[in-house]
Amino acid sequence: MKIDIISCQPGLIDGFFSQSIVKNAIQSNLVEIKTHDLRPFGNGNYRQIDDYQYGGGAGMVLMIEPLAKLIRQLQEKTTYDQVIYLTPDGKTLNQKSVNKLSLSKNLLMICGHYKGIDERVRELFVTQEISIGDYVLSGGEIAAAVLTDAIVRLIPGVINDETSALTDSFQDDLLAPPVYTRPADFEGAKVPEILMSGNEKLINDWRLEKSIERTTQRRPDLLPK
Ligand code: 6GU
Repeated sequence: MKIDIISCQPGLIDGFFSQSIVKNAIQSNLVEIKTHDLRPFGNGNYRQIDDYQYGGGAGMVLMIEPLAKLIRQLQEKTTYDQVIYLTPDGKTLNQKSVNKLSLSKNLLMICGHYKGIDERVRELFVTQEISIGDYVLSGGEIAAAVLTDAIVRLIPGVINDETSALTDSFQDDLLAPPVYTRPADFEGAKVPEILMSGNEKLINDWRLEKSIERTTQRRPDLLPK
């Protein structure tokens, strides 16, 4: 998979991907992630990439020309499954949409800034608009990093234990059950006996029961109607 990310602060994203599971995936050639600085595509000697909005109002807007120039240059080399704009007014991200995106070959992500980007960029180039939750971040970079992390960890081979991603919270519309490791007794706080029974059937039943219990208590909205 290849992920190209357009940003006016590419350092933010590069820093994130120089650590973590994503870094291992890049080093194993399971994913190629390239950030593209918008600034060199700006207008004039000052490489202007943002301007005041028509109609007045506070906040700068990313201009269409630099974005169009960079997007078109990238599209000459690569056919993208989706051109994603990270924006708080996009569709809220969930595991289902992450699963779907993880099957893509090439993705282009656009990080906005300030008041956002010229609406015509969305009309002309963007195929999907994604928000990572109902709160406002100062830029799309952290959202792009969140989205990329969620996608990359689903690529086969990225997580060592192949079944691990499948048992995540949300993967079957249930929260994950509690997990324990040694010691079996910490100052009187004990690990449930059943987990040490060696009986796989009983353990799986217990985990499912706990998953349902936890989902019912914390996220009843996830349960099937
Ligand atoms: Cl994708 N961008 C920004 N700027 N803020 C957000 C967001 C995205 N998702 C939630 N808040």
